[in-house]
Amino acid sequence: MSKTIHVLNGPNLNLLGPRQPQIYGRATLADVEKLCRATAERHGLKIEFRQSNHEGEIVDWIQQARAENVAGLVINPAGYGHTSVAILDALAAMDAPIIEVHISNIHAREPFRRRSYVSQVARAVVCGFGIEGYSLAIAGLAAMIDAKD
Ligand code: CA2
Repeated sequence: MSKTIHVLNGPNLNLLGPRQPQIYGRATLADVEKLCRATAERHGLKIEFRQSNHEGEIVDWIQQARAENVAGLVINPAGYGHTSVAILDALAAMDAPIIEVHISNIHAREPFRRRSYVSQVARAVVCGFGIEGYSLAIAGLAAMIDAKD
């Protein structure tokens, strides 16, 4: 039976596309989803892809992923990565590997973006590769899942 991963996206990522292309590129969230689905399929993984602008909803989705025993989680927490202890706590309760993704290089931007709570519980962090980072994250996650079998 194929394993399932969840890909969660935080606030404002629904705005990807025409705005701020110099930082985030021109791809839309629908393009990101297509890329994630294609990568997951290549690695024989099922995927649930979601985006929310609401912290509590993201916490609920992380708890749901845990309850469903997903094989792994990819998360771009967006702005909440820099602020949310609630998301950190929800992630910390998970056993499955967590990969953090940022489209931009958060270390080359404003100082407040350099700290990510999520990084404390992530098995790996991908940032600065544009939306390709999602594909790299899923490929790396697939290798971790295979290594566990
Ligand atoms: O680089 C990333 O992926 C970020 O997670 C994106 C977040 C930002 O707060 C993080 O520091 C880094 C912002 C997502 C919202 O992106 C927009 C895209 C287009 C227009 C407006 C916002």
